[in-house]
Amino acid sequence: MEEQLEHAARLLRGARRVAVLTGAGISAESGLATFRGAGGLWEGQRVEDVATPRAFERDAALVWRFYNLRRANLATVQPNPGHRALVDLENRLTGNFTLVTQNVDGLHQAAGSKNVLEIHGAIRLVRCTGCRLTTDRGVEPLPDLPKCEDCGSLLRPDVVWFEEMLPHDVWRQAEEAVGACECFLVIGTSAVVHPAAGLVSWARANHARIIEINLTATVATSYADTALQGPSGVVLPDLLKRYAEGKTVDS
Ligand code: BV8
Ligand code: ZN
Repeated sequence: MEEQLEHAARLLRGARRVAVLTGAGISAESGLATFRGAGGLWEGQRVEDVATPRAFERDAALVWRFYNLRRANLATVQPNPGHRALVDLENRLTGNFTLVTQNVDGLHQAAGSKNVLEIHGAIRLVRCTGCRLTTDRGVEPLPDLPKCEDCGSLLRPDVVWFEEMLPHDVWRQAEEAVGACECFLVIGTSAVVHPAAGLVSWARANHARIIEINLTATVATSYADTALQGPSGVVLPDLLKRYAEGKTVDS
């Protein structure tokens, strides 16, 4: 692992522009469940079956129970050293750092990350199914069927469900940043959900050097110049330390 960490630190130091893709794994050490870990089931349902427009039409109260449970969990968790290491990296790369996240938990911003692209939306935001008014409700508990104060229609979580399009502008910015970077970090994602997972091959096609941080090998591993196997809350701070030490030597 020592050699891979040094290799990764060198790749990172060699980059002027850095982009990052994170998934549920970076929040695991904050205590939030991942989607496909431990069977990835919720009340015996697959997230792909609950996080869809059809599920919401079929049983909005069940979908809201799923999201209210996750909102309640969020109220009790903090960012972990992995989130904080990415804040440190962003501060060292003023202006040349983009963090693309599939997570809807807001923990990157809570840690202090600035340039965050939430390509799957955010669980703290709710959107009216009638007038589309979008409000930030934090993690306060909401009723099983919350209604819009303006028009009385049913509210929904402002997240991207399966079979829904990603927010166009945010996705375009993500593609641009990943296509322009010299080093791309892929952290805590199984890289099975598209189009997010497609950012890995897109980075490769644009000759970025790729560093993966994960507990296990994933679909992304074959694209990586180096894969650091371990918990991101431990590996990222270690990588940042080596990056910073080398920076003084190299520069
Ligand atoms: C789209 C928001 C165009 C909600 C999420 C058939 C019909 C229609 C579409 C499809 C289809 N077949 C495929 C598709 C495309 C589909 C898709 O990719 N499906 C997958 C399941 C195959 N994608 C879509 O539908 C997307 N839209 O394609 O629109 C379109 C339109 C109409 C018709 C066709 C196409 C929308 C995708 C967005 C879905 N919304 N989230 C919510 O969060 O509630 S996705 C959800 O999965 C989360 O965002 C999550 O982040 C994301 C990916 O999961 P991961 O983050 O990777 O988490 P996972 O648990 O999988 O992995 C965790 C990893 O961390 C593991 O590798 C583990 O080893 C590692 N780990 C664990 N602990 C640690 C760690 N690593 C480091 N340290 C640790 N401590
Ligand atoms: Zn409304």
